[in-house]
Amino acid sequence: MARLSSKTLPQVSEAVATPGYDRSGAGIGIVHIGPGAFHRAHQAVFTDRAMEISGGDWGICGISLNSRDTAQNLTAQDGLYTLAVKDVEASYRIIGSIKRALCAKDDPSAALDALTAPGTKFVTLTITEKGYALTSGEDLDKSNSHIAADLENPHAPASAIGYLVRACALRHSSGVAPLTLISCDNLPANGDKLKAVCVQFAQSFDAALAAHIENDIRFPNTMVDSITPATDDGVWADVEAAISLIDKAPVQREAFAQWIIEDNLPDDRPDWAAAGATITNDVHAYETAKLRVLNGAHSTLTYLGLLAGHETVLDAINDPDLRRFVSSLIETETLPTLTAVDGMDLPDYWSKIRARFENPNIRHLLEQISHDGSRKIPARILPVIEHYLKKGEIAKHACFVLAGWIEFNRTRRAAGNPPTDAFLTAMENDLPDPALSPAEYAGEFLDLTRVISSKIGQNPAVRDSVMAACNNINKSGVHAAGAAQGIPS
Ligand code: CS2
Repeated sequence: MARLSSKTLPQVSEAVATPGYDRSGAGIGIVHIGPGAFHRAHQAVFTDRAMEISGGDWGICGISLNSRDTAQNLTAQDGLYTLAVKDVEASYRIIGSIKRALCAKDDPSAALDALTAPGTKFVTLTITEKGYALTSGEDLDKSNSHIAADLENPHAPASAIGYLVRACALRHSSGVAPLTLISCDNLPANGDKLKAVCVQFAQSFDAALAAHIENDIRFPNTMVDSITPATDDGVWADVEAAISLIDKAPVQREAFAQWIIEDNLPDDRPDWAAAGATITNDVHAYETAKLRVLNGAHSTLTYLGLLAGHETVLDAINDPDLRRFVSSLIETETLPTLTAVDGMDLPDYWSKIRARFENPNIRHLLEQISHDGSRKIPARILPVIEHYLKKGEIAKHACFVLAGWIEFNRTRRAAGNPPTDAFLTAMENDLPDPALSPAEYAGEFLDLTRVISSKIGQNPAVRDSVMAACNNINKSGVHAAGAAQGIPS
Protein backbone atom coordinates (compact mmCIF):
# COMPACT_ATOMS: atom_id res chain seq x y z
CA MET A 1 0.00 0.00 0.00
CA ALA A 2 1.32 3.48 -0.87
CA ARG A 3 2.05 6.15 1.74
CA LEU A 4 -0.07 9.28 2.13
CA SER A 5 1.65 12.30 0.47
CA SER A 6 0.83 15.18 -1.90
CA LYS A 7 1.35 12.80 -4.80
CA THR A 8 -0.97 10.08 -3.53
CA LEU A 9 -3.61 12.47 -2.12
CA PRO A 10 -5.84 12.12 -5.22
CA GLN A 11 -6.08 8.36 -4.52
CA VAL A 12 -7.79 8.91 -1.14
CA SER A 13 -11.28 7.45 -1.18
CA GLU A 14 -14.11 9.89 -1.96
CA ALA A 15 -15.75 9.50 1.45
CA VAL A 16 -12.73 11.16 3.05
CA ALA A 17 -12.52 14.97 2.96
CA THR A 18 -9.24 16.40 1.67
CA PRO A 19 -7.87 19.97 1.86
CA GLY A 20 -10.12 22.17 -0.27
CA TYR A 21 -7.53 24.87 -0.94
CA ASP A 22 -4.27 25.34 -2.80
CA ARG A 23 -1.76 23.96 -0.32
CA SER A 24 1.28 24.43 -2.51
CA GLY A 25 0.53 28.11 -3.00
CA ALA A 26 0.06 28.91 0.71
CA GLY A 27 3.09 30.20 2.61
CA ILE A 28 4.02 29.46 6.20
CA GLY A 29 2.67 32.02 8.69
CA ILE A 30 2.63 29.97 11.90
CA VAL A 31 5.29 28.03 13.74
CA HIS A 32 3.92 25.50 16.19
CA ILE A 33 6.13 24.14 18.96
CA GLY A 34 5.05 20.63 19.99
CA PRO A 35 3.13 19.20 16.99
CA GLY A 36 1.95 16.13 18.93
CA ALA A 37 -1.50 14.56 18.73
CA PHE A 38 -3.33 17.41 20.47
CA HIS A 39 -2.01 20.10 18.13
CA ARG A 40 -2.72 17.99 15.06
CA ALA A 41 -6.25 17.27 16.32
CA HIS A 42 -7.04 20.82 17.38
CA GLN A 43 -5.26 24.03 16.28
CA ALA A 44 -4.01 22.52 13.00
CA VAL A 45 -7.60 21.52 12.20
CA PHE A 46 -8.97 25.01 12.97
CA THR A 47 -6.23 26.48 10.76
CA ASP A 48 -6.93 23.99 7.97
CA ARG A 49 -10.58 25.00 8.04
CA ALA A 50 -9.69 28.72 8.21
CA MET A 51 -7.50 28.36 5.11
CA GLU A 52 -10.28 26.52 3.34
CA ILE A 53 -12.80 29.25 4.15
CA SER A 54 -10.74 32.43 3.83
CA GLY A 55 -7.34 31.45 2.42
CA GLY A 56 -4.14 33.20 3.50
CA ASP A 57 -0.51 32.28 4.03
CA TRP A 58 -1.18 30.41 7.23
CA GLY A 59 0.63 27.15 6.65
CA ILE A 60 2.22 25.71 9.80
CA CYS A 61 5.81 24.71 10.42
CA GLY A 62 5.73 22.15 13.27
CA ILE A 63 8.79 22.07 15.48
CA SER A 64 9.34 19.13 17.83
CA LEU A 65 11.95 20.07 20.39
CA ASN A 66 13.32 16.57 20.94
CA SER A 67 11.38 13.76 19.34
CA ARG A 68 12.25 12.85 15.78
CA ASP A 69 9.37 10.57 14.89
CA THR A 70 6.67 13.16 14.33
CA ALA A 71 8.90 15.35 12.17
CA GLN A 72 10.10 12.38 10.15
CA ASN A 73 6.63 10.94 9.64
CA LEU A 74 5.09 14.26 8.67
CA THR A 75 7.97 15.14 6.35
CA ALA A 76 7.63 11.81 4.54
CA GLN A 77 3.94 12.68 4.00
CA ASP A 78 4.49 16.32 2.92
CA GLY A 79 2.86 17.35 6.22
CA LEU A 80 -0.40 15.52 5.46
CA TYR A 81 -2.12 13.29 8.01
CA THR A 82 -5.57 11.96 8.85
CA LEU A 83 -7.91 13.20 11.56
CA ALA A 84 -10.22 10.40 12.74
CA VAL A 85 -13.30 11.82 14.47
CA LYS A 86 -14.77 9.19 16.79
CA ASP A 87 -18.45 9.97 17.04
CA VAL A 88 -21.47 7.68 16.68
CA GLU A 89 -20.20 7.24 13.14
CA ALA A 90 -16.45 7.66 12.68
CA SER A 91 -15.40 10.16 10.02
CA TYR A 92 -12.02 10.85 8.47
CA ARG A 93 -10.46 13.93 7.01
CA ILE A 94 -7.01 14.69 5.62
CA ILE A 95 -5.54 17.81 7.20
CA GLY A 96 -3.26 19.98 5.07
CA SER A 97 -2.30 22.96 7.22
CA ILE A 98 1.08 21.58 8.33
CA LYS A 99 3.47 22.36 5.51
CA ARG A 100 6.74 21.57 7.16
CA ALA A 101 7.99 19.68 10.22
CA LEU A 102 11.39 19.56 11.86
CA CYS A 103 13.14 18.42 15.01
CA ALA A 104 14.96 21.29 16.73
CA LYS A 105 17.45 18.98 18.44
CA ASP A 106 18.64 17.74 15.06
CA ASP A 107 18.53 21.11 13.33
CA PRO A 108 18.51 24.04 15.77
CA SER A 109 19.36 26.62 13.12
CA ALA A 110 16.41 25.54 10.95
CA ALA A 111 14.19 25.98 14.01
CA LEU A 112 15.50 29.49 14.63
CA ASP A 113 15.22 30.35 10.91
CA ALA A 114 11.55 29.34 10.96
CA LEU A 115 10.89 31.36 14.12
CA THR A 116 12.60 34.46 12.75
CA ALA A 117 11.30 34.33 9.15
CA PRO A 118 9.43 37.55 8.31
CA GLY A 119 6.49 35.48 7.03
CA THR A 120 6.04 33.88 10.46
CA LYS A 121 3.51 35.95 12.38
CA PHE A 122 2.39 33.52 15.09
CA VAL A 123 3.98 30.94 17.28
CA THR A 124 1.49 28.57 18.86
CA LEU A 125 2.54 26.14 21.56
CA THR A 126 1.46 22.83 23.06
CA ILE A 127 4.39 22.03 25.30
CA THR A 128 2.29 20.64 28.19
CA GLU A 129 2.10 22.17 31.64
CA LYS A 130 5.66 21.23 32.49
CA GLY A 131 7.11 23.11 29.50
CA TYR A 132 6.44 26.43 31.28
CA ALA A 133 8.87 25.56 34.11
CA LEU A 134 6.76 27.34 36.72
CA THR A 135 7.38 27.28 40.45
CA SER A 136 4.39 26.76 42.76
CA GLY A 137 4.49 30.56 43.19
CA GLU A 138 4.08 30.83 39.39
CA ASP A 139 7.50 32.29 38.61
CA LEU A 140 10.08 30.90 36.22
CA ASP A 141 11.85 28.01 37.94
CA LYS A 142 15.46 28.84 37.20
CA SER A 143 16.55 25.62 38.92
CA ASN A 144 14.75 23.62 36.20
CA SER A 145 17.62 21.87 34.39
CA HIS A 146 16.43 22.87 30.89
CA ILE A 147 15.99 26.50 31.86
CA ALA A 148 19.30 26.61 33.75
CA ALA A 149 21.14 25.22 30.70
CA ASP A 150 19.51 27.78 28.37
CA LEU A 151 20.28 30.66 30.75
CA GLU A 152 23.95 29.59 30.63
CA ASN A 153 23.84 29.83 26.88
CA PRO A 154 20.81 31.80 25.64
CA HIS A 155 22.22 31.97 22.09
CA ALA A 156 21.89 28.23 21.63
CA PRO A 157 18.61 27.33 23.34
CA ALA A 158 17.02 23.90 23.65
CA SER A 159 13.86 24.65 25.68
CA ALA A 160 10.69 26.20 24.29
CA ILE A 161 11.11 29.31 26.45
CA GLY A 162 14.75 29.63 25.38
CA TYR A 163 13.77 29.39 21.70
CA LEU A 164 10.98 31.95 22.04
CA VAL A 165 13.18 34.50 23.79
CA ARG A 166 16.02 33.95 21.30
CA ALA A 167 13.59 34.41 18.39
CA CYS A 168 12.22 37.63 19.92
CA ALA A 169 15.80 38.94 20.34
CA LEU A 170 16.83 38.11 16.77
CA ARG A 171 13.67 39.56 15.23
CA HIS A 172 13.97 42.72 17.31
CA SER A 173 17.63 43.31 16.46
CA SER A 174 17.07 42.79 12.73
CA GLY A 175 13.89 44.88 12.58
CA VAL A 176 11.49 42.01 11.79
CA ALA A 177 7.96 42.58 13.11
CA PRO A 178 7.25 41.03 16.53
CA LEU A 179 5.49 37.67 16.82
CA THR A 180 2.20 36.90 18.55
CA LEU A 181 2.78 33.99 20.93
CA ILE A 182 -0.22 31.76 21.66
CA SER A 183 -0.10 29.22 24.45
CA CYS A 184 -2.53 26.34 23.87
CA ASP A 185 -1.84 24.41 27.06
CA ASN A 186 -4.17 23.63 29.97
CA LEU A 187 -2.99 26.30 32.38
CA PRO A 188 -5.06 29.08 33.90
CA ALA A 189 -4.11 32.39 32.25
CA ASN A 190 -1.77 30.48 29.93
CA GLY A 191 -0.83 33.58 27.90
CA ASP A 192 -0.04 35.63 31.01
CA LYS A 193 2.09 32.78 32.33
CA LEU A 194 3.94 32.39 29.04
CA LYS A 195 4.61 36.11 29.07
CA ALA A 196 5.85 36.02 32.68
CA VAL A 197 8.31 33.20 32.08
CA CYS A 198 9.63 34.75 28.83
CA VAL A 199 10.11 38.15 30.49
CA GLN A 200 11.79 36.63 33.55
CA PHE A 201 14.04 34.49 31.36
CA ALA A 202 15.15 37.54 29.34
CA GLN A 203 15.58 39.67 32.47
CA SER A 204 18.33 37.33 33.65
CA PHE A 205 20.68 38.56 30.95
CA ASP A 206 19.17 41.45 28.94
CA ALA A 207 16.86 44.03 30.55
CA ALA A 208 16.14 45.79 27.24
CA LEU A 209 15.05 42.51 25.64
CA ALA A 210 12.82 41.80 28.65
CA ALA A 211 11.21 45.23 28.23
CA HIS A 212 10.66 44.57 24.50
CA ILE A 213 8.95 41.25 25.26
CA GLU A 214 6.89 42.85 28.01
CA ASN A 215 5.73 45.80 25.89
CA ASP A 216 5.69 44.74 22.24
CA ILE A 217 4.69 41.08 22.14
CA ARG A 218 1.10 39.87 22.34
CA PHE A 219 0.39 36.82 24.48
CA PRO A 220 -3.36 36.14 24.18
CA ASN A 221 -4.82 33.75 26.75
CA THR A 222 -6.67 30.76 25.33
CA MET A 223 -8.81 27.84 26.33
CA VAL A 224 -8.48 24.67 24.27
CA ASP A 225 -10.75 21.66 24.47
CA SER A 226 -11.11 18.40 22.58
CA ILE A 227 -10.63 14.94 24.04
CA THR A 228 -7.72 13.46 22.14
CA PRO A 229 -6.55 10.02 23.25
CA ALA A 230 -3.05 9.05 22.13
CA THR A 231 -2.99 7.36 18.72
CA ASP A 232 -3.31 3.62 19.27
CA ASP A 233 -3.25 0.48 17.11
CA GLY A 234 -7.00 0.75 16.49
CA VAL A 235 -6.54 4.17 14.86
CA TRP A 236 -3.72 3.01 12.61
CA ALA A 237 -5.88 0.19 11.31
CA ASP A 238 -9.09 2.25 10.96
CA VAL A 239 -7.31 5.05 9.12
CA GLU A 240 -5.57 2.71 6.73
CA ALA A 241 -8.89 1.04 5.91
CA ALA A 242 -10.63 4.42 5.46
CA ILE A 243 -8.08 6.17 3.25
CA SER A 244 -6.52 3.13 1.53
CA LEU A 245 -3.06 4.58 2.09
CA ILE A 246 -0.50 4.21 4.86
CA ASP A 247 -0.49 7.15 7.28
CA LYS A 248 2.15 7.14 10.01
CA ALA A 249 0.91 10.32 11.72
CA PRO A 250 -2.86 9.93 12.19
CA VAL A 251 -4.72 11.36 15.18
CA GLN A 252 -8.07 10.64 16.80
CA ARG A 253 -10.41 12.82 18.80
CA GLU A 254 -14.05 13.28 19.72
CA ALA A 255 -16.30 15.44 17.50
CA PHE A 256 -16.43 18.28 20.04
CA ALA A 257 -13.69 20.90 19.72
CA GLN A 258 -13.57 24.33 21.28
CA TRP A 259 -10.95 27.08 21.01
CA ILE A 260 -11.49 30.31 22.91
CA ILE A 261 -8.89 32.98 22.15
CA GLU A 262 -8.50 36.27 23.95
CA ASP A 263 -9.25 39.25 21.75
CA ASN A 264 -5.62 40.31 21.70
CA LEU A 265 -4.73 39.31 18.15
CA PRO A 266 -3.33 41.37 15.29
CA ASP A 267 -5.73 42.07 12.40
CA ASP A 268 -3.62 40.01 10.04
CA ARG A 269 -4.52 36.57 11.31
CA PRO A 270 -6.00 33.28 10.15
CA ASP A 271 -9.78 33.34 10.02
CA TRP A 272 -9.99 31.11 13.08
CA ALA A 273 -13.34 32.70 13.98
CA ALA A 274 -14.87 31.47 10.71
CA ALA A 275 -13.45 28.04 11.51
CA GLY A 276 -15.40 27.97 14.79
CA ALA A 277 -13.03 29.56 17.32
CA THR A 278 -14.46 32.13 19.74
CA ILE A 279 -12.54 35.39 20.03
CA THR A 280 -13.55 37.09 23.28
CA ASN A 281 -12.44 39.14 26.27
CA ASP A 282 -13.84 36.59 28.70
CA VAL A 283 -11.33 33.76 28.25
CA HIS A 284 -10.63 33.60 31.94
CA ALA A 285 -14.12 32.43 32.87
CA TYR A 286 -14.09 29.77 30.13
CA GLU A 287 -10.68 28.45 31.00
CA THR A 288 -11.33 28.30 34.75
CA ALA A 289 -14.56 26.40 34.12
CA LYS A 290 -12.88 24.01 31.70
CA LEU A 291 -9.87 23.34 33.91
CA ARG A 292 -11.88 22.76 37.07
CA VAL A 293 -14.80 20.88 35.53
CA LEU A 294 -13.49 18.83 32.60
CA ASN A 295 -9.87 18.49 33.62
CA GLY A 296 -10.72 18.32 37.32
CA ALA A 297 -13.19 15.49 36.66
CA HIS A 298 -10.62 13.78 34.43
CA SER A 299 -7.96 13.82 37.15
CA THR A 300 -10.52 12.62 39.71
CA LEU A 301 -11.63 9.68 37.58
CA THR A 302 -7.98 8.98 36.76
CA TYR A 303 -6.43 8.65 40.20
CA LEU A 304 -9.47 7.14 41.92
CA GLY A 305 -10.15 5.01 38.84
CA LEU A 306 -6.60 3.64 38.64
CA LEU A 307 -6.65 2.87 42.38
CA ALA A 308 -9.94 1.00 41.80
CA GLY A 309 -8.41 -1.02 38.94
CA HIS A 310 -10.03 0.74 35.97
CA GLU A 311 -8.32 1.32 32.63
CA THR A 312 -10.23 4.00 30.72
CA VAL A 313 -12.31 7.12 31.38
CA LEU A 314 -15.32 5.18 30.09
CA ASP A 315 -14.76 2.37 32.65
CA ALA A 316 -14.39 4.91 35.46
CA ILE A 317 -17.48 6.99 34.60
CA ASN A 318 -19.49 3.77 34.31
CA ASP A 319 -18.48 2.74 37.85
CA PRO A 320 -21.62 3.84 39.79
CA ASP A 321 -19.69 4.94 42.89
CA LEU A 322 -17.09 6.93 41.01
CA ARG A 323 -19.77 8.47 38.85
CA ARG A 324 -21.71 9.59 41.93
CA PHE A 325 -18.54 10.85 43.59
CA VAL A 326 -17.32 12.90 40.61
CA SER A 327 -20.80 14.31 40.00
CA SER A 328 -21.10 15.30 43.63
CA LEU A 329 -17.60 16.90 43.55
CA ILE A 330 -18.44 18.98 40.50
CA GLU A 331 -22.02 19.86 41.43
CA THR A 332 -21.59 20.65 45.11
CA GLU A 333 -18.00 21.90 45.32
CA THR A 334 -16.62 22.92 41.93
CA LEU A 335 -19.48 24.71 40.17
CA PRO A 336 -20.08 27.12 43.07
CA THR A 337 -16.45 28.34 42.66
CA LEU A 338 -17.11 29.45 39.05
CA THR A 339 -18.59 32.48 37.36
CA ALA A 340 -20.84 31.88 34.35
CA VAL A 341 -20.32 34.20 31.37
CA ASP A 342 -22.13 34.72 28.07
CA GLY A 343 -25.20 32.88 29.28
CA MET A 344 -23.09 29.85 30.19
CA ASP A 345 -25.21 27.30 32.05
CA LEU A 346 -22.75 25.59 34.38
CA PRO A 347 -24.85 22.51 35.34
CA ASP A 348 -25.53 21.96 31.65
CA TYR A 349 -21.83 22.44 30.85
CA TRP A 350 -21.01 19.63 33.30
CA SER A 351 -23.72 17.27 32.08
CA LYS A 352 -22.46 17.68 28.50
CA ILE A 353 -18.91 16.96 29.64
CA ARG A 354 -20.07 13.86 31.48
CA ALA A 355 -21.81 12.70 28.31
CA ARG A 356 -18.53 13.24 26.42
CA PHE A 357 -16.80 10.94 28.95
CA GLU A 358 -19.46 8.32 28.09
CA ASN A 359 -18.58 8.28 24.37
CA PRO A 360 -18.22 4.53 23.71
CA ASN A 361 -16.09 5.17 20.63
CA ILE A 362 -13.30 6.87 22.55
CA ARG A 363 -10.78 4.73 24.40
CA HIS A 364 -9.04 7.26 26.61
CA LEU A 365 -6.52 5.61 28.91
CA LEU A 366 -6.43 6.83 32.52
CA GLU A 367 -2.70 6.15 32.43
CA GLN A 368 -2.30 8.89 29.78
CA ILE A 369 -4.12 11.44 31.94
CA SER A 370 -2.24 10.37 35.09
CA HIS A 371 1.11 11.72 33.85
CA ASP A 372 2.58 14.87 35.39
CA GLY A 373 -0.09 15.22 38.08
CA SER A 374 2.13 17.67 39.97
CA ARG A 375 1.64 20.11 37.07
CA LYS A 376 -2.11 19.41 36.76
CA ILE A 377 -3.56 19.09 40.28
CA PRO A 378 -2.58 22.71 41.12
CA ALA A 379 -4.78 24.04 38.30
CA ARG A 380 -7.61 21.52 38.57
CA ILE A 381 -8.20 20.60 42.23
CA LEU A 382 -6.22 22.86 44.55
CA PRO A 383 -8.09 26.06 43.57
CA VAL A 384 -11.33 24.42 44.72
CA ILE A 385 -9.77 23.59 48.10
CA GLU A 386 -8.42 27.13 48.35
CA HIS A 387 -11.76 28.71 47.47
CA TYR A 388 -13.41 27.05 50.47
CA LEU A 389 -10.47 27.60 52.84
CA LYS A 390 -10.93 31.34 52.28
CA LYS A 391 -14.42 30.94 53.74
CA GLY A 392 -13.13 28.75 56.58
CA GLU A 393 -14.64 25.62 54.99
CA ILE A 394 -13.22 22.31 53.89
CA ALA A 395 -13.88 20.94 50.38
CA LYS A 396 -14.15 17.29 51.38
CA HIS A 397 -14.43 15.88 47.87
CA ALA A 398 -11.51 17.90 46.52
CA CYS A 399 -9.38 16.87 49.52
CA PHE A 400 -10.32 13.26 48.78
CA VAL A 401 -9.08 13.65 45.19
CA LEU A 402 -5.84 15.17 46.46
CA ALA A 403 -5.51 12.16 48.75
CA GLY A 404 -6.22 9.80 45.84
CA TRP A 405 -3.41 11.40 43.82
CA ILE A 406 -0.95 11.16 46.75
CA GLU A 407 -1.91 7.55 47.52
CA PHE A 408 -1.68 6.63 43.81
CA ASN A 409 1.84 8.03 43.85
CA ARG A 410 2.82 6.21 47.01
CA THR A 411 1.55 2.84 45.81
CA ARG A 412 3.29 3.20 42.44
CA ARG A 413 6.55 4.11 44.13
CA ALA A 414 6.14 1.39 46.77
CA ALA A 415 5.85 -1.11 43.90
CA GLY A 416 9.21 0.11 42.59
CA ASN A 417 7.94 2.34 39.78
CA PRO A 418 9.33 5.87 39.48
CA PRO A 419 6.64 8.56 39.24
CA THR A 420 5.43 9.23 35.69
CA ASP A 421 5.84 12.87 36.54
CA ALA A 422 8.95 14.74 35.36
CA PHE A 423 8.76 17.32 38.14
CA LEU A 424 8.47 14.72 40.92
CA THR A 425 11.18 12.60 39.31
CA ALA A 426 13.55 15.58 39.32
CA MET A 427 12.99 15.97 43.07
CA GLU A 428 12.88 12.26 43.88
CA ASN A 429 15.40 12.55 46.74
CA ASP A 430 13.03 14.92 48.54
CA LEU A 431 9.96 12.70 48.16
CA PRO A 432 8.74 10.82 51.26
CA ASP A 433 9.70 7.18 51.71
CA PRO A 434 6.91 5.07 50.13
CA ALA A 435 7.36 2.53 52.92
CA LEU A 436 5.80 5.01 55.35
CA SER A 437 2.20 4.48 56.37
CA PRO A 438 -0.26 6.14 53.92
CA ALA A 439 -1.13 8.88 56.43
CA GLU A 440 2.52 9.63 57.26
CA TYR A 441 3.42 9.63 53.59
CA ALA A 442 0.60 12.10 52.89
CA GLY A 443 1.73 14.31 55.78
CA GLU A 444 5.27 14.53 54.38
CA PHE A 445 3.98 14.98 50.83
CA LEU A 446 1.88 17.95 51.94
CA ASP A 447 5.08 19.52 53.28
CA LEU A 448 6.54 19.70 49.75
CA THR A 449 5.96 23.41 49.17
CA ARG A 450 7.41 23.18 45.67
CA VAL A 451 4.40 21.01 44.80
CA ILE A 452 1.61 22.17 47.12
CA SER A 453 1.52 25.73 48.36
CA SER A 454 1.87 26.01 52.12
CA LYS A 455 -1.51 27.73 52.54
CA ILE A 456 -3.07 24.43 51.48
CA GLY A 457 -0.47 21.88 52.58
CA GLN A 458 -0.02 23.39 56.04
CA ASN A 459 -3.69 23.95 56.78
CA PRO A 460 -4.53 21.63 59.73
CA ALA A 461 -8.04 20.78 58.49
CA VAL A 462 -6.75 19.93 54.99
CA ARG A 463 -3.98 17.81 56.49
CA ASP A 464 -6.42 15.89 58.70
CA SER A 465 -8.81 15.29 55.84
CA VAL A 466 -6.14 14.18 53.34
CA MET A 467 -4.20 12.01 55.78
CA ALA A 468 -7.36 10.25 56.98
CA ALA A 469 -8.48 9.72 53.38
CA CYS A 470 -5.13 8.18 52.38
CA ASN A 471 -5.38 5.84 55.31
CA ASN A 472 -8.95 4.88 54.45
CA ILE A 473 -8.22 4.39 50.76
CA ASN A 474 -5.36 2.08 51.65
CA LYS A 475 -7.34 0.16 54.25
CA SER A 476 -10.68 -0.26 52.57
CA GLY A 477 -10.28 0.79 48.93
CA VAL A 478 -11.52 3.86 47.09
CA HIS A 479 -15.19 2.87 47.13
CA ALA A 480 -15.59 2.37 50.86
CA ALA A 481 -13.17 5.17 51.76
CA GLY A 482 -15.41 7.94 50.43
CA ALA A 483 -18.24 6.79 52.69
CA ALA A 484 -15.87 6.41 55.65
CA GLN A 485 -14.88 10.06 55.16
CA GLY A 486 -18.51 11.08 55.43
CA ILE A 487 -18.55 12.31 51.84
CA PRO A 488 -22.07 12.48 50.51
CA SER A 489 -22.36 10.84 47.12
C1 CS2 B 1 -6.58 15.50 30.06
C2 CS2 B 1 -6.65 16.53 28.93
O1 CS2 B 1 -4.53 14.38 29.77
C3 CS2 B 1 -5.16 15.19 30.48
O2 CS2 B 1 -4.67 15.71 31.47
O3 CS2 B 1 -7.35 15.95 31.14
O4 CS2 B 1 -5.71 16.27 27.95
C4 CS2 B 1 -8.05 16.62 28.31
O5 CS2 B 1 -8.38 15.45 27.61
C5 CS2 B 1 -8.16 17.81 27.38
O6 CS2 B 1 -7.81 18.98 28.09
C6 CS2 B 1 -9.58 17.94 26.83
O7 CS2 B 1 -9.71 19.14 26.16
